[in-house]
Amino acid sequence: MPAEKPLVIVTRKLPDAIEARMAELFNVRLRDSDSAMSTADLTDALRHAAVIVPTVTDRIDARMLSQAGPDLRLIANFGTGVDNIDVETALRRGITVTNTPGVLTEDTADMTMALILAVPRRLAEGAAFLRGHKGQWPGWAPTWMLGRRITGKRLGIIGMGRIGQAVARRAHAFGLEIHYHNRKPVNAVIAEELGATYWESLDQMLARVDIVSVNCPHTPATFHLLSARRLQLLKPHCYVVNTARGEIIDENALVRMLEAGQIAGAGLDVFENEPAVNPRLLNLDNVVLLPHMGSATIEGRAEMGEKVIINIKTFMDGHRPPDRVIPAIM
Ligand code: 8YV
Repeated sequence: MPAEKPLVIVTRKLPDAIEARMAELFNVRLRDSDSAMSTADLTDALRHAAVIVPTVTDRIDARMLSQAGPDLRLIANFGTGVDNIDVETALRRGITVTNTPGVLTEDTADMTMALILAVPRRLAEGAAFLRGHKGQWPGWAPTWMLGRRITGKRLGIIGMGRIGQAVARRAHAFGLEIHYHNRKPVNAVIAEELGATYWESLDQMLARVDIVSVNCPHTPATFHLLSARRLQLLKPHCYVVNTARGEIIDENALVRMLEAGQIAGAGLDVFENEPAVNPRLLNLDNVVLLPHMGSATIEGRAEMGEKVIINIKTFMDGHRPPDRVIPAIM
């Protein structure tokens, strides 16, 4: 009798083609319902799987990992951000962690650019007005629905990795002046192409820009990077866009400033306590709120799934998977 293949457990419903391919290749347990696993189900999965495929909605912390079974060898995250996983503890326990970088860069940058355009130009407000008034409006007026010009404004990008650079390329084409804060400056040729100014001091950059875009990963070092103190450095006409992780901004402080008109508006695709959305945000006109859709394209999800499959297959064949997460690059 052939030996039983290692068990792969997938925590969420994935695209049909990805699930079908996984079923061909692996001894896989797929998810029937399209909801996040309960803590009890996730604990059970960790206890029995050799490979687990989690997503952003599964918190695999040290306590969960302490209950993992002896077979668990690989956490193949369906997503690039790995802040849902205690990677250091996993590695210490001899469990490899992989993610899906690269394939969602352009989609996430598109959504970021969409918010950079939508908030100052009041796109959601205008659309909501027509829908709310069933298409009836008094007609064009010279001083109605005026937003802010995009061209010529200063964009401050926090985190100039793949996504930050893809945002910068788009924003540069829209005539925005590119400023960025990163652990180190980007390659000189790229900086030259984008006309990008490096700010070693985040505080100094924040005080000078008109739009801030958050594009760094969420790590212990970036939790509340945009703290109440730093948000106070922004100019009152500044907009904040976040397609990275809600935890990077002190959301309560942001809400207070939006309510008080101390900043002009915000475009948020991510929230500090997802899936909860601060109800005070929902009462504001000067925000565009999206339910974590940055990478939500049919093509992107398929490519994320393909990456997960390659990572698992390579690992099972006894090789190093291509997208291993190592602490130095977190
Ligand atoms: C994904 C993301 O949809 O990959 C990421 O880091 O933020 C999202 O775009 C989600 O995380 C999938 O797990």
